[in-house]
Amino acid sequence: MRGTRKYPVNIGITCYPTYGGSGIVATELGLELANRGHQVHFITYSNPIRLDPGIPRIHYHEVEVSNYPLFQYPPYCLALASRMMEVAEAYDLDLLHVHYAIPHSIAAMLAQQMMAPQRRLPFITTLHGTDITLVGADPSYFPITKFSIEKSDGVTSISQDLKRQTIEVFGVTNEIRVIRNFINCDLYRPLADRTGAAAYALNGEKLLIHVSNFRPVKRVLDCIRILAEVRKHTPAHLLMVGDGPDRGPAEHLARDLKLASHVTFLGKQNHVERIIPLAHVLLMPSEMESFGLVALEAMACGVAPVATRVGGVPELIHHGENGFMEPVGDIPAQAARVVELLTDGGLHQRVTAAGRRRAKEEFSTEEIIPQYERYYEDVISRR
Ligand code: GMT
Repeated sequence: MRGTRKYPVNIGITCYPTYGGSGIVATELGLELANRGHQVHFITYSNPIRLDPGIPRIHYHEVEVSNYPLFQYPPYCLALASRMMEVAEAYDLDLLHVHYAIPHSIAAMLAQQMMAPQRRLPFITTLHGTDITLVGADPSYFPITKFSIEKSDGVTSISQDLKRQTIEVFGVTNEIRVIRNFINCDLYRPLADRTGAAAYALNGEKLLIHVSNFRPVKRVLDCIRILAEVRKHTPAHLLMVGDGPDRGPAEHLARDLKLASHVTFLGKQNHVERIIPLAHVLLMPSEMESFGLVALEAMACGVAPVATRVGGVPELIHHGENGFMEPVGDIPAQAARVVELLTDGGLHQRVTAAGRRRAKEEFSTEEIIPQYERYYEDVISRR
């Protein structure tokens, strides 16, 4: 009966299914929920990456957007809202959980309104970062982002810093629950030995790694410049994982600095948990990170993060203990940390052990997923 508590839940999850932190978090959340007995329905425009077929209790509903010639801009948000409503009706969804406010939150609100004559369909919006810091604060999206946050039945933020920014930028007054990103420490774990690194790093060079969507906010060119500095002191090879607008300029810079043979561009990879543990150090020189999921992935894998002190990163990395943070754009400072880690085995061992410990104690799926489950129960049971 509606209005009474019921578990497990039938949940509809919407996210950007391509490469990007929010899509990864949403997909892994869905997998973890299904593992715990919930029915999870992904409602997205393509099958989320990292989602292998045939997993029990995972369902996929594609959103098809008509390409009618009149539509210069196909109305994806409307197609999504219709699909959400159809799925909610057909599978008796208890809740929609959308990741990234724009436009998912508005689509959920429309689906909710279409369902209203039949029953209540609550929705939760999880804020990830650029939906607030970049896109949402763009004047053309500002009012609708604020509106969608205010209309959500529940709002979560992946860090305290993003919550603070959301309140500051949008002046919203509804509760924002901080539920931090999480990591499956059985999947993301250190390798007993790093011999696989030899496939990339010839002559026993140590590996640095960068993983991102190569957008300007990630400052991928800084990775190449850091490598150039590091190599003045110690041999190292850089693995660049991912793709996006700054890949071409990064390849160009590597050639200009005569580093092309010391950098490998791997492109988009589905199983980063197999690649990250090969490295000694992760570079995350971002201009902004609301959380910095890849730093958590690295910590779980026994790889030391050298990052920038921005956004929610200090909530994850304790400087000098389980990683390092330096100012944005300060190449010498970031490179110096990398050199320390590559040349001082004891320091590397201490930092990576502390990182793995922190990942397990504070950010493991066992720690975080129940927080989502409790929040779902809370939002579903509200009248
Ligand atoms: O910046 C990205 O990698 C993409 C973006 C997204 O929404 O897909 O990432 C944001 O969400 C991630 C998952 O919660 C966070 O780990 C990232 O820090 C955040 N990115 C930024 O704030 C720039």
